Amino acid sequence: MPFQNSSSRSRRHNLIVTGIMALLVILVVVVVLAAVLSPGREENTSSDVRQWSGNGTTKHLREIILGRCYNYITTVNPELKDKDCLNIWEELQHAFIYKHPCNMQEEDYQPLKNLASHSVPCSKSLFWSKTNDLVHRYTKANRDFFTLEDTLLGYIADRLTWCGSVTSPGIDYISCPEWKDCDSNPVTLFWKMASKMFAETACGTVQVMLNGSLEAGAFKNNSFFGGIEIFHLNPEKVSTMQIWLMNDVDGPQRDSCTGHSITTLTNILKSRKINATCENNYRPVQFLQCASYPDHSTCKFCS
Ligand code: N1C
Repeated sequence: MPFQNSSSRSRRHNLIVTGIMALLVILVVVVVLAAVLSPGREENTSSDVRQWSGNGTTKHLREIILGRCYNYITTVNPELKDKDCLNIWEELQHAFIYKHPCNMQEEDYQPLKNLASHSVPCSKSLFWSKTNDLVHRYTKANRDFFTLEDTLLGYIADRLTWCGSVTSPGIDYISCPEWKDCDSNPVTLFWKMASKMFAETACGTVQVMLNGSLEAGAFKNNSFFGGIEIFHLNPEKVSTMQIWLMNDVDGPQRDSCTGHSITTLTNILKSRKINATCENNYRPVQFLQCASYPDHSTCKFCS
């Protein structure tokens, strides 16, 4: 019958159309799932690939910074109890998160600097270069002096690494740029900002602990101390720099107060109208070195 024929034809037609639609839906689902789950996709996000030569952002950075900040303002320097640690973390994070780590500006840290900086009492600032371990053993033993790491900004960031990434989660935990990758990296710019701040706020007589056992000389003009700090001391506030030239107890004595590199430093200071004095192996620090080498001939003070 013509009526029956046309109805069964249209049913068959509907069945074919539904089948094709179902196949299309399955195809789309399979393609989407493959794109989401394929391993190749993960490799293409920058935060999963090592892009830079240095270590990635320190794990638990937020918790470490917050813990150090609260420790500093409650037990290390309670005079700063009104500093806002949560805000300090937010401003540090805000400076670098979701930013390309070679494309930061020093000004990005300005809000952090405004929140966290504080002054150091006159004649208590202690600078250093290539004596990181010794100088901090000394300030732990002698609470009279402050290095940058004994101020809030230096304390919260000491030995940590951080950098951003333009893709989610905005922080690169795999690798971060070092100086050789690019000099405008988040950690270098942080120490630049903090070193300037530390030097600008110094007053009275300041000290620097240098390493006289280095082959290249104790004073390096491309170091943070030689390239930034001495040029940001304010001669109207700083009268004298005392240089403590320390040799490793068992190491060679390569440099001296009359050597070429210290002369370069004292000439720069003189040209900036800051007096300089120099002492080889400053006794109070040498006593501390000798605690690790009690039998060494250098340490037999009474012979
Ligand atoms: O380049 P440097 O020494 O001369 O820098 C030391 C100088 C000190 O007086 C500090 O005030 O600059 C300041 N400073 C730090 O406090 C600091 N803490 C950790 C500079 N750098 C600092 N670091 C890291 O050590 C930082 O990553 C940088 O690259 C090194 C510099 O140490 P250095 O060459 O011995």
